[in-house]
Parts: sequence; structure tokens; C-alpha cells
Amino acid sequence: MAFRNIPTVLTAEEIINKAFRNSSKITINDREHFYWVRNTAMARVQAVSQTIDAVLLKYVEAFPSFDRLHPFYYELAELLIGVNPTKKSLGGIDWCRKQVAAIASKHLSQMRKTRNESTIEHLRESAYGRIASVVKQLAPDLEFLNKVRNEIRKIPTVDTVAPTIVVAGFPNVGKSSLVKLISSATPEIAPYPFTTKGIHVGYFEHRWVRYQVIDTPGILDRPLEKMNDAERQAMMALKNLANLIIFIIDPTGHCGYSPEEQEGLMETVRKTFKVPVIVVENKSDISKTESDRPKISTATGAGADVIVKEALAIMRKDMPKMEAIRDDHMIL
Ligand SMILES: Nc1nc2c(ncn2[C@@H]2O[C@H](COP(=O)(O)OP(=O)(O)OP(=O)(O)O)[C@@H](O)[C@H]2O)c(=O)[nH]1
Ligand SMILES: [Mg+2]
Repeated sequence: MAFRNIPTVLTAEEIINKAFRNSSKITINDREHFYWVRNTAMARVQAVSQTIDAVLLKYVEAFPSFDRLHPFYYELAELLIGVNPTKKSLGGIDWCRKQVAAIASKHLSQMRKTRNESTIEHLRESAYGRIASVVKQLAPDLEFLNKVRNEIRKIPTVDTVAPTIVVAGFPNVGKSSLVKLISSATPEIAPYPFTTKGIHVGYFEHRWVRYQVIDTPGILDRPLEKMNDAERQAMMALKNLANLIIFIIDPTGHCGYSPEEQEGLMETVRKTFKVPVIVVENKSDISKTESDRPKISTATGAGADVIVKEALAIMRKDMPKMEAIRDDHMIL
């Protein structure tokens, strides 16, 4: 996924200046003064039009084709930037490219027909003026696309085909600590809720298979409409990427949320996502409940290996089914 490779989108003013600057360096020598003037003027108009076209085409090609995106990326793009406004602005670029090409071609054909030097100069100025005015009309779209570019770069690259464990739960329960313990990810860990604000991805290998582990922002037990952007991102990862969910409960209350609230969310997750859910109780170094759920401590590492083993056993059993589901997904 090449979200990170989208170049900075220049402003309309910058594009115009760049094109005019490039073209002003061009001179086509000819022994006959008239041809020298005409060919130079024509080459300059052509260069302005070509420079603008090349810059704009680069943007259109660098942005993803949203309709072909994997659902995870599509939904995240929708949340972060809004897909339709982006498509509209990209459409604006197409419109501008066509206009610029048409203005250039019309003026060039008129320049070809005349033998009058001052008409040539007049036509060149008129082409420049009209092209600049069309590009200026694109200013709001270019500004918006640059904002989109800065947002879209934050979308993490995920492996849409690797078997994937998504770690979820209330804020501050130790999700990032577990992901760090069992995978290559290095998420931030801190003693306050909503430390993790986006999706973080790590991997581990087992018997030559690469497994993906995804750390998610904490979710509160509330309806989707009430959720903030961080919580929504967690829901999107659960919905579109998880082959298995590890749901962490902190029964000690150190996270700042009651076990009852966390149980409520756990039930919602179980009902909403049709993949196996392993429920684990964390922070066993502080205190343990009497429940028969697996207990871990990401602080000491106790119990984490047992959870990974269980997750692997379930996923390896489900592997053929997962492949069938993945085949249904469109992948960029
Ligand atoms: N004593 C103890 N503290 C833990 C354990 N696991 C995590 N913590 C602490 O709990 C706090 C939150 O840990 P994180 O891993 O950041 O929790 P999180 O669920 O990712 O939090 P958010 O990203 O804010 O949702 C940190 O202060 C950790 O040091 C554990 O097993 N035992
Ligand atoms: Mg976290």
C-alpha cells in the first residue's frame, strides 16, 4: 500500500509559477526572425501545458483507486478524509487537465496560421492567461487534496492476507503491552487511557507462517454512533482484518474501568464479529479472579505463551476457511 508515497500537492499558484518558469527558459533559434519568434512562443505554450499536465497527472496516479481498496483501507479512508470529496477533487484535476490541453491546442493552431509577430505574442499571452485562470479554479481542490494526502499518510500498512490476531478491549487494560510482548510491534505504553490512537501492526513467525498482530485503541462499551475516531478505527480492524480476537479484561480495576463494563463490551464484540474470541484476564501479578479464563501478566510475561499457543491452534484449524474469506476480498 503506497499511501506514504503520495507527493506533497502544490498550490495552484506554485504549479503556475513552476510551469511559467520552466517555459521561460526555452528558445528555439532560427535564422529567420519570424520563425524564431513563432517557434519559441509555440514551444513555450506547449511546455506550460505539458508541465501542468505532468504535475497534475502525478497526483491523480499517486492517489489510490478507492473502489479497488481492501475494505479496511476504504473504511479508514472514509473515516479520516471522506472518500467522495476526495474523488470529487480528483475529478476536478481531470477537468483541469482537459481544459489546459484544449486551451493550448486552440492557441497553438492559431499561432501556426499567422505571419504576424505581434499576433503571436498576443496569442501566447492569451494562452498563458487562460491556462493560469483554469488552474486557479482548481485551488480549493488542490488545497483539499494536500490535506487528504497528509491524513492518508497516517494509514498504517497492513498485510491483508496474513492470518491476523486483533487485540481489543477497554482503554488502559494492557493491549499494547501484550502486542509488544508477542510481536515485532513497538506501540507506546502508558498508564492512562487512549494512549493508542490508531492501528499498530506487528508480526511473529511460527512454522514458516507469518502471523500479524494488531494493536487497537481502547473501546468503551457504547453504541457505534457515540464512538470517537480512535474507537471506530478499532472496530474497523476487528471487522475487516481479524481472523481471531484476543479480548483483554483488566479485572483489577487499575485501568480505571469496572469489570462489569468490560464484560459488556466483551459480549458486544462476541456478538458483532463472527470470528473466534479468546478472553484473557491481564495484570495477574496484581490480583487474580476465581474465573476459569486464562490469566496473564504482560508485566512479568506470565501466561502469554499459553495464549499464543491457543490462538495458533484455533487459527491453524481455521486456515482453509480464512483463505476462502480472503479470496473474496479485493486487494490492491
Ligand atoms: N501491573 C501490571 N500493569 C500492567 C500490565 N499490563 C499493562 N500494565 C500497565 O497498564 C498501563 C496500560 O498499558 P497499555 O499496554 O498501554 O494499555 P492499553 O490497553 O494499550 O491502553 P490504551 O492504548 O490507552 O487503550 C501501563 O501503565 C502498563 O504498564 C500487567 O500485566 N501488570
Ligand atoms: Mg494501547
